[in-house]
Amino acid sequence: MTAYEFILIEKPAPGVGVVRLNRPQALNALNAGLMREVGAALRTLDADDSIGCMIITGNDKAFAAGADIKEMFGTTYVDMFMKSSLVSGFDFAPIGKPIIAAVSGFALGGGCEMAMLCDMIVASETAVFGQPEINLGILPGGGGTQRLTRAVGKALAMEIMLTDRRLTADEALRYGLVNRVVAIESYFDEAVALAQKVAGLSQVAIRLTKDAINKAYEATLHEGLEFEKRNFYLAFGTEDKAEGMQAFIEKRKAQWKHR
Ligand code: DAK
Repeated sequence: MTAYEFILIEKPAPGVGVVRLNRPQALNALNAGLMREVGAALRTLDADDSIGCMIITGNDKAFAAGADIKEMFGTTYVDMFMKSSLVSGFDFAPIGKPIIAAVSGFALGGGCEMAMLCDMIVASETAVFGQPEINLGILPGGGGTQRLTRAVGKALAMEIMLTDRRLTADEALRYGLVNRVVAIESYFDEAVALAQKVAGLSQVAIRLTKDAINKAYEATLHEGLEFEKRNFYLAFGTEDKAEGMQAFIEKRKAQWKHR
């Protein structure tokens, strides 16, 4: 297995692959090396047929306190524009399998944005979400102005990004940013259980569904409905559709082939 410097790879349950951010001394600040490793690990897990769902997590104190400010301090416009791993690392679009963020402690700046890049978020009761870039004289660059606004609405998004208002885990749940909030002792296990549920289903149906949901962010309602219809028709060409319906009729558990 590839040796990583800033992350750990874990496989805590069948079908589940975990990318654990591992710079605890810097509250998992996202430096270029870490972002390169996250990208490489996600691509490797995505290509691994034994994995059906991935989790990105940190530790109890920090999911990630944002991009590495000490590294960004020496970064110029041209560096950022021409070859930033920060930029390429914040594109999860090529990853087909669902990703769950298991968040405890700080999820700030790029940390909050990385959680929002994931498909679902399980939070511990200690999680804190925020976009404090304004204090550094910059603005969110990893999707915060767009994804957070879509998640919580304009008024609250403005307050969070213009004044560094931070959301507690319960607030994040209330405003629709996260799927659930659980005790700090169980947030990771809860994320693993959720990932196992996803991994135990037809991977081809999961992919078609995830892609259709994501389309809702980019398309008009008409275009989105057309896209959903195409994916629905496509599902009727799969072996898993035949098996899923046959299993229902025969009152037994489906045996997915992921084809
Ligand atoms: N970068 C570098 N080091 C960090 C860090 C960060 N973001 N956050 C914490 N650390 C380091 C601290 O410097 C400290 O290191 P030492 O001094 O011990 O060497 C260590 O982690 C522990 O931090 P503290 O001593 O500060 O711990 P506290 O518990 O007192 O405070 C805190 C925790 C999270 C409130 C505080 O550390 C803090 O405010 N951190 C900075 C949070 C922040 O401003 N985050 C936003 C950064 S800007 C993009 C994609 C993404 C981004 C940009 C572009 N593209 C795709 C283009 C993202 C930008 C950002 O995230």
